[in-house]
Amino acid sequence: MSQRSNAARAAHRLARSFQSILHVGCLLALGACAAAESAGGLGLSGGDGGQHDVVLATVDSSAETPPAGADIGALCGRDTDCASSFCVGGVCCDSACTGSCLTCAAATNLGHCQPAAAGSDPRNDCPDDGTATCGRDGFCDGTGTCRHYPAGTTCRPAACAGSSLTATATCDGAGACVVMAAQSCAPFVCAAATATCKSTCAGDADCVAPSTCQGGSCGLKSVGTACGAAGECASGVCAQGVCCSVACDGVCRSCALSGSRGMCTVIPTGQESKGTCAAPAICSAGSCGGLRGEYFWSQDLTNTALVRTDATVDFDWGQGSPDPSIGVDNFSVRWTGTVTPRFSETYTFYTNADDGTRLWINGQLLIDDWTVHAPRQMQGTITLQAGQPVSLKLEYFEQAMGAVVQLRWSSTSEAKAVIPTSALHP
Ligand SMILES: [Ca+2]
Ligand SMILES: [Ca+2]
Repeated sequence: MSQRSNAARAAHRLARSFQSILHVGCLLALGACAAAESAGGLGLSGGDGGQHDVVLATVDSSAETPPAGADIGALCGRDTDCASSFCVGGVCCDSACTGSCLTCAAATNLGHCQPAAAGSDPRNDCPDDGTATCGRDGFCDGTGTCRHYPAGTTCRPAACAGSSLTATATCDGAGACVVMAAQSCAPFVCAAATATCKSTCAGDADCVAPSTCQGGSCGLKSVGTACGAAGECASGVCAQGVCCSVACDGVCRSCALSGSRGMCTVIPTGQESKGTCAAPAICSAGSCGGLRGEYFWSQDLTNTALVRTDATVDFDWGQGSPDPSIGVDNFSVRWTGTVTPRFSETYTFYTNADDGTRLWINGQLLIDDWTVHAPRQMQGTITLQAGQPVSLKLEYFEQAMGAVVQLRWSSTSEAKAVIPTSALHP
């Protein structure tokens, strides 16, 4: 061994004899030890499993003064280790440092009581209340208080209630869950699976009644579209099964005529009234008209074959039949309704028939020709008042061969003609 190394060992022994060295097991986490080391003035040696021998302080015994407590920021095991008499969290502290979310062990300003860093909770002061509460999130906020869940945290997911959607509720950052008012998805439904309002539709089920799916979008039906109720129509009118531009409830008017669907249109003269007249009728210039015709498959007005409304009585069936349900011979017909003259005059009524007819006007039998014959004209007269409807009954039978029946009228002011639909009413 060299002279030089002997001298070094001797010097070392001498030094040890003059120093009181305090070794303590560093029970703190390695980070704290590192923090303590970085705070300066401390020596850290060795290291295994987080336990280290740390030289906390060296006191020169040559000063011959009793060991003073350690300085603020020094590691400690008990209060008496510290000059301040406050050993807090293993560090000599400048105060008792009680209270939530305070620490003396922060890397910066070690030994000075200060708020624990945001996102830490060195003393387990802060419970986690759960996101649904928007309360404490389990950590300190950096100001000495437990932190709330931050603003924007979802506290209640979006959800459908019928056709309404309640949007996602979020925390306000101050401990409250801010719940939004439910919003209607109408005319679309709320899709529960995704908790969103639908914005397109594949069928009526995707729409809130009375809206329906039209071309991928929910809405009310446009004019001219088939409908079942007024509420389905944007116009608010469903007439004759079609969304109509206006209310269309007068007689002999329809919104469902081909070529003018959706527009209230007068049913052309001669066409059936489509249910707009009180009784089955033929329309004539916007009014209900015609006569009720009851057809029998017998010559004596028995055995009803069919009932229909005829616009006028002006038939020449020849060798044929009024209807496929009736034979070409041996049938009869009774027409009933009213007739309304335009003038206050004596009217002449004419039947031209093959075979027989009987005609009553206002209950008076004007023509009684219930016999078999070739076509022939019969007539009778009655005085009528302008605009005053009177009852009309015409009976007719066909035995065989040709079949003709026509009902005409005339007066001083009314040219002889088949009684028009407009003057008749079933
Ligand atoms: Ca015949
Ligand atoms: Ca005949």
